[in-house]
Amino acid sequence: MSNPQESNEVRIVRATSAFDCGGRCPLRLHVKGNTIIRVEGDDHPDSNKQLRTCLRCRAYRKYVHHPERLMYPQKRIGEKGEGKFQRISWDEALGILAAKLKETKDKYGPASILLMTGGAYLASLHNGSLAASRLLNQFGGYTTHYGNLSSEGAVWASLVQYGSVMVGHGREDMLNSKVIILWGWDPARMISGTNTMHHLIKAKENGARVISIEPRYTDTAATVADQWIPIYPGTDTAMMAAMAYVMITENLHDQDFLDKYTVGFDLFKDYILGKEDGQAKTPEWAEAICGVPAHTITEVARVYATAKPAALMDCQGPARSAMGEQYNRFAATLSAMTGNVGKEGGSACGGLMGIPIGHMFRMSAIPPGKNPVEMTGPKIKGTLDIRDRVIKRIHINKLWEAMLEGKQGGYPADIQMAWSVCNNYLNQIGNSNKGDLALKKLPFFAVNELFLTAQARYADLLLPVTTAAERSDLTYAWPSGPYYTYVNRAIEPLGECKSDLEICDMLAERLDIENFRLGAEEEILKLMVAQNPVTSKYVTDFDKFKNDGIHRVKMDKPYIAFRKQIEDPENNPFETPSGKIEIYSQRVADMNKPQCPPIPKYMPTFEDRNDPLFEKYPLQLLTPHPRNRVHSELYKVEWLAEVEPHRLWIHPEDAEARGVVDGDKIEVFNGRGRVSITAFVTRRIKPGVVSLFEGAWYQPDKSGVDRGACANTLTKDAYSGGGAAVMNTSLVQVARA
Ligand SMILES: Nc1nc2c(c(=O)[nH]1)N[C@H]1C(S)=C(S)[C@@H](COP(=O)(O)OP(=O)(O)OC[C@H]3O[C@@H](n4cnc5c(=O)[nH]c(N)nc54)[C@H](O)[C@@H]3O)O[C@H]1N2
Ligand SMILES: Nc1nc2c(c(=O)[nH]1)N[C@H]1C(S)=C(S)[C@@H](COP(=O)(O)OP(=O)(O)OC[C@H]3O[C@@H](n4cnc5c(=O)[nH]c(N)nc54)[C@H](O)[C@@H]3O)O[C@H]1N2
Ligand SMILES: [Mo]
Repeated sequence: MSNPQESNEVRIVRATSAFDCGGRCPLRLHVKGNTIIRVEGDDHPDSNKQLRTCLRCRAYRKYVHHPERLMYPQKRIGEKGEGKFQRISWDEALGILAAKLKETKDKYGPASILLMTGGAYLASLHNGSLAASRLLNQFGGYTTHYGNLSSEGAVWASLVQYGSVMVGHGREDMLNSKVIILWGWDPARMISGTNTMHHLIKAKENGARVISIEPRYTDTAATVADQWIPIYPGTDTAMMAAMAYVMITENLHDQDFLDKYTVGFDLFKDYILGKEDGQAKTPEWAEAICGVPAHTITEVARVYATAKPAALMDCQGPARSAMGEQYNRFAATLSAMTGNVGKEGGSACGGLMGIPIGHMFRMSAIPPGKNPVEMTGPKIKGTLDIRDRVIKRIHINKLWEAMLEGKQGGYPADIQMAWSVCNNYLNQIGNSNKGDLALKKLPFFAVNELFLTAQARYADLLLPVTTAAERSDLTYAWPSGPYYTYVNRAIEPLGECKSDLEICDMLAERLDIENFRLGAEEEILKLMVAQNPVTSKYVTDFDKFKNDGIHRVKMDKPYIAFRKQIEDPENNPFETPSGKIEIYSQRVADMNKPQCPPIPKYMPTFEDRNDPLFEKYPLQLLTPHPRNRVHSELYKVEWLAEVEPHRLWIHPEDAEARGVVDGDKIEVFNGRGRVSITAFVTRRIKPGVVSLFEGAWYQPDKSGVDRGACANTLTKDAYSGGGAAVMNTSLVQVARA
């Protein structure tokens, strides 16, 4: 048989990308020789069931075959961060990393090795974060980070309120809703499960009233909303409290539902009516905080409480903020007050939107084992109190400070070397300028990467990694589906690239770790499907699954979170200590932490509109996820860069006050940094708020101005009471450049 890589014939390979985005597009990759020449999408004959390909996947071949892909191992020859490297062999590269790992462990102990993992590659077998964790666990341990950048606030809120993170509905269920409130949710851009937008449009055509509550007029709102209610960032809880006030005082709430399924409503009611703190949470009170007219708040409360069923769709963006978890708890409380939990056409809120049937491979990957560093000393408790969790791990948004201050600053270790696999944290966590200092101070830094990213420039050692097109794997659709995807290897690895797993295999030999290497790729994938409790139930024909590249789970009805708990409460308690929805949480009360009240509350925060800093930096900065990238991935793909030039959204009033017109070169700055960018003057944003999509590459010039305009040059490296990174809580000022 001839080698397909040398053939002129075009083969069609069924695969997906494995980006950390909110969808998973089934792709048909047309391959000639070792090149992807064309990308086509799902060919399901029923157009209603076709999983529509996103713009990022349509540009997939431009990413895989990008001329700037790293093709061989390199070591640093210039200053740290300068980006000057020299090509070396794999043998030398692995020798350097193995020697550094051994030397650091022997001299300073395993805790001084930091493993920076990430969600960049959402697949099972070649998931580098898991492979590297498994390797270092067997090597003797390491320090790592704690906290999910995406959704820590939402996770905390869902666990408090429901004792579960599986709070989503199948997206088809939106067709059952009479009212849909998009509360900081923009699925046209961040997908939220492939085809979510398709179902939302269908719901709209079906007569649902759609309301968007957002500082920005989003693409989703522009497509389906009847009403856009602009609100100041971080103040949603004030509006939600006032909606609860309207419902209680007008007797629109569902007292029977509250009596039967919840605990603590009376205490919440006391807070809302002002019996607790002397301040009734009236619409007028809220208007002064959130900038939404009192009559609008009253109207939305009435609409939401009386339309049955209604789906309040809260998400994670507003929760990535200084009091983020309060927003998701409040949303879930409003959902209980209106009796919309566990009902068709309703929504449980909680911000996560995951359904269990769609959500499987993350759990199925080869278990990484236990970390010896975390097995000695005080235990990391599985509690809601994150003070217990940062004893041995570093909060993800504090990595730089931990590198700079070490044990003296109260962090668990003095970091001597770091190994980054599947992330670009210099770009993606708070305060990139502090990251620049930290990475310059770090004695040794190895980075597995596909591109010379903002962070990779600081590496001492660069290891080139394959894309999902160059290996076979199982990917997962987060957070909905339900379907499972099989990635058939489309091309052989380009240049000298290897997967993280192969890199770990080769390192294991040099570190004298035995039995690390797994069997043949396809055999392991087969085992993974068979052993996973979810997939093993549905995927009975592995060969068909592999051939089709997808298995769609047939369901009679869309999945509804907590359906059982509501329909048959006697036999199905919630997983909370009380067995009910906890509007008041004793577990949280016991934490005794002012930032974490036992009932959801509006609370002022740092860098809100009342912070004294507001005088100097009078604009609130939002940093949403970009449509044309997945965070910082795909940044180099020209097609996608053209889709949306990187600009700062600013309202005409704010622009005019600064003498700025559309297209002007401006600078955005605060005490943490300064970025250079072009102004996009638009009425699509609330006055007083500006917006910069995250993920543009950090490129500080000699004077310290970030020419790439990375959002995190301006954000704070802090976290909320529930552990959320605070990417949407920053004050800035804007001036003409
Ligand atoms: N300002 C602001 N910042 C944010 C957010 C925000 O809303 N605002 N959102 C946050 C959220 S939700 C998230 S999830 C994070 C994401 O943070 P990161 O995970 O750091 O973001 P990515 O840009 O996806 O970076 C992934 C990197 O891994 C590389 N990569 C891809 N596949 C592989 C692989 O198989 N192996 C290896 N070794 N590398 C690979 C890519 O080239 C890329 O450079 O960003 C957070 N940062
Ligand atoms: N195209 C694309 N899709 C993605 C990603 C990507 O990088 N690119 N990333 C994926 C990942 S890892 C994640 S975690 C998810 C993230 O998904 P989300 O967290 O939902 O996305 P964001 O863009 O951060 O925020 C959603 C919306 O919230 C609004 N918002 C921000 N702050 C506030 C506030 O205080 N109040 C209100 N009412 N609204 C506010 C923003 O304007 C934005 O439109 O998206 C996933 N999907
Ligand atoms: Mo995320």
